[in-house]
Amino acid sequence: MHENTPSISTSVITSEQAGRLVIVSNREPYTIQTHGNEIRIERMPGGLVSALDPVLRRRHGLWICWEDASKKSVELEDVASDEDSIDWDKIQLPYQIQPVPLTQQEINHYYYGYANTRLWPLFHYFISHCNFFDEQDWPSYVTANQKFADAVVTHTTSEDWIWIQDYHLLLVPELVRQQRPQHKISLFLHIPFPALEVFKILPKRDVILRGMLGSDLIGFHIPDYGHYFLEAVERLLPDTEVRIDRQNQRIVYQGRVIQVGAFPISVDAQKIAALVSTPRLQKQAKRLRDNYPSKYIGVRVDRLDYTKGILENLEALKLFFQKYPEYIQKFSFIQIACPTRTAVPAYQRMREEVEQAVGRINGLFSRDNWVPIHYFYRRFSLEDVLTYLMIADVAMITPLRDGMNLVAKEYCAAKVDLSGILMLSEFTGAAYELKEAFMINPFYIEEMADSLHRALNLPAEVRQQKMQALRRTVCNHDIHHWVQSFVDAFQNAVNHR
Ligand code: ADQ
Repeated sequence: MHENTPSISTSVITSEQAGRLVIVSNREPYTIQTHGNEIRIERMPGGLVSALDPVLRRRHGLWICWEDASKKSVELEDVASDEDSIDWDKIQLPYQIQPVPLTQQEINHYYYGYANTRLWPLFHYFISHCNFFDEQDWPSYVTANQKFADAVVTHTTSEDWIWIQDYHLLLVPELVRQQRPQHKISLFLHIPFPALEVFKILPKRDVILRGMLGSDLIGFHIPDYGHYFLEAVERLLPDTEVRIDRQNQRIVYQGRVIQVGAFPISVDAQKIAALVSTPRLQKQAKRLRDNYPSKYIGVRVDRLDYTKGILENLEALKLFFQKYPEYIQKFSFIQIACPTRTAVPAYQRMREEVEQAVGRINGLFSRDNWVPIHYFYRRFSLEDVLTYLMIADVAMITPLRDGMNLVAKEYCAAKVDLSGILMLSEFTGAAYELKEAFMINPFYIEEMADSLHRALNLPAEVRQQKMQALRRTVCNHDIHHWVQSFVDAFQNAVNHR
């Protein structure tokens, strides 16, 4: 381990209660790719799968997730194979995965429709991006949630611990509870829960709340989201139905007690620290740094989503070069953007706008062999993402709204040498914990430009102190701590019901 790596939480699940852990999520933990007769199993990237993987292996768990029929047929077509030629029995997964088959129609209306053009924008305060007009979206959301709930009922027993993930499946807790009143059910929301004035815009808001209240435990990233949820339940459901105990963050509903709690998700800090310390990544980072002639490098890594504030950040960079022209040829910014939800028109427009903005800035400020913005629109491996984070003097993580934001934590985890400054939007869940970051209001473009200037001029000693404190937080509260604290709270909630 690198000498600057603070003590890292090595907690394990100690609660050896009976029953399997059952994860229910929209996305699958593994993808099965077929190349001719060869079958390749790949673990999906991201902290959630890598954190839950060992727990599910040990407890012989089960993961219930969607089966995107369209995707499978595309893959099979791509390799000019057909399903009959694959020996599915040969596929060995580390634990049981139960796919829930969804039709293309359901995917269009449940996933791209209700989940991603209604719940996602509204919960991120993007009211103008909400499409409230497609009448098929809501019935498809209910049907898809019912399919997931039926899969839970079919494939689990009342001994099992059901942990439902995210905004795609908000009705599943209640739909399972109706069929299995004694089941142990929890829900974690990965996106913000909005303030009452915004949440109450949602048609069917009461159905969504009752859906969530089917749980024994409801987890959010930060306490604010939990408070907003309690307030929504208190104000939008009849007081004959619910009783709120704010002090203990509990709701009494239909004779059951529902616990609400904050569980800030994190990254596998130990794994990241180990990776960036390998000679291979050190060499790769040095080679990469040599490609950029600038004295300073800035970076950000996002899914290309309108919530992430990429356009506002580009505006701030333009203003930065206008106000501080001495940084022309001295500071380069690397924007890594991952394609996402490309079937949704708002995402297609956003891609065009970002590419035009990058073109405009580069047209204005480029010199000979130097460009201010380096823009990549593709998925990178974790190692490659880390290499970019390693070489960056500053990370600008400035979403307009973000449930948590894992890139901010990945940046701190990767900075084992304590170099680097984190500029962080105050509208991220991460801002709740990463208090030593340079806090940014991403709607205030001029302040962002000035803050970047200040960040680049920060004395090395202050920079290191800040990064040390940030790393301590990320390493002590890593992804394993997140799983452990959620599972412990789940057990407590069930014990007290
Ligand atoms: P996301 O909105 O996807 O997650 P984030 O938390 O930043 O946002 O996670 C993105 C992940 O994808 C990071 O691990 C990042 O490194 C990776 N990534 C981004 N662009 C990439 C690229 N081009 N190539 C490869 N990897 C890339 C949702 C919520 C967040 C919440 C998480 C977890 O919106 O608020 O933090 O879930 O709960």
